[in-house]
Amino acid sequence: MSFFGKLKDRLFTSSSKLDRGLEEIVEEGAEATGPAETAAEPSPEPVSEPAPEARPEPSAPAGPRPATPDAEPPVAPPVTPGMPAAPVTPPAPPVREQPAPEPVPEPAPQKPGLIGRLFGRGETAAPRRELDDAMLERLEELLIQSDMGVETALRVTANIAEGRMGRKLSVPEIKDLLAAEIARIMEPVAKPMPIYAKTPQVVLVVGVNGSGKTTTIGKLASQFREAGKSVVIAAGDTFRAAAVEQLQIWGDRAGVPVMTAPQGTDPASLAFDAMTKAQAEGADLLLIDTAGRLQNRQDLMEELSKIVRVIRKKDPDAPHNTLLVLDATTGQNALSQVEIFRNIADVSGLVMTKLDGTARGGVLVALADRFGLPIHAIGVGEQIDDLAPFDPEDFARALTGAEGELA
Ligand SMILES: Nc1nc2c(ncn2[C@@H]2O[C@H](COP(=O)(O)OP(=O)(O)OP(=O)(O)O)[C@@H](O)[C@H]2O)c(=O)[nH]1
Ligand SMILES: [Mg+2]
Repeated sequence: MSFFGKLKDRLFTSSSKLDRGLEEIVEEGAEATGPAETAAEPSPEPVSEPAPEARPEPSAPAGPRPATPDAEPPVAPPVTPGMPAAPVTPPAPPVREQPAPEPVPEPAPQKPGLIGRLFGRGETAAPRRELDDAMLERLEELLIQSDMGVETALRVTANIAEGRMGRKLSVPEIKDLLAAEIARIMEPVAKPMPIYAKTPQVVLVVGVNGSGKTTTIGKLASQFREAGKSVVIAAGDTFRAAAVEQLQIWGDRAGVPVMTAPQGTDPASLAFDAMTKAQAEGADLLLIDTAGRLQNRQDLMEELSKIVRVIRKKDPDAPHNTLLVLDATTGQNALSQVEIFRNIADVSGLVMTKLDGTARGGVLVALADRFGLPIHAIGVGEQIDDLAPFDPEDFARALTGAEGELA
């Protein structure tokens, strides 16, 4: 499978949530077009009721999910993430399930409509909704719920609206527009980690507890190895004994030596030794893991700055990269982690992990929009090859489920 195909699968949770939301939004206000939709007319009314809630405060952030509770009920039954049993027509709501009554083999009067429906549906009569303020508001809400953040969601919808108010849009068209906007925001930050001629290049990896630092180091080490680089890893998280073992396992998988020290050793002295070894061996890269969990921020700051101070004795330009690893499942929290770590360390680039299986993938768009820090790679699984370079178009398509050309 091409990597893009894989990315699409991995980002399924985010894209399917967006997908469902978009379908709802369009259906709510869909125009009656063609014979089939005439029959479905009654349903838009009960469903399109909820809007008033959202109207009074158009620009207010109003929390992540204002109008949805109202919009949800009518659609709730089919939402069942599981699969088979549900469609066995629940009793009351299926006003929309027009196809069901049809099979009754009544011949004459129904026939034209039925045939028109059978042949006309699907290709030609994709529901469309006229782009107006109410629809834009619903789009904003949907994007905010995908963790894109209020500011970014507003910007994206405003750009989509420009020159398109009053136009009738289908779900696939909206996805393409969204993907194009997202790709545009992400383009400037999509930069692989730079590789410098001077060696060893020191890469300090920081991030909160559990964000995926150690795993990312393992994946990076493996990829650099495969690219022909010689790599040394320093197990700078001496806070937890298990952390060293974990890194050793990754080092073995990647075929890369791991410098360790007993639990409780000063990570700075380990970093210094690792730097000495990397220089002596002529290694291309030294990847330094760090602890994410310390008693408090002050401790963390001191520990990181001591590591930096010590390796600078060996090379005044080190570390050449400081990668901040962020966990996508923390959603908006990732934004405050960037703020904090930018104050503690000289963050030069980001890696976003756990984009697989979260519906919060939109946070990466918010990060790009807010900070403009380079995004070097994304983690889409726990295996050694589940670290992908960040490609803005692929990401935008995978996040939105867009399949057409991006404008
Ligand atoms: N699904 C998924 N899981 C990931 C990904 N990256 C890391 N993980 C998992 O997240 C958990 C934490 O990863 P670690 O690499 O140990 O995180 P850490 O930042 O080193 O954590 P501390 O050492 O405790 O600070 C592990 O179970 C990893 O397998 C990813 O991209 N996708
Ligand atoms: Mg770790």
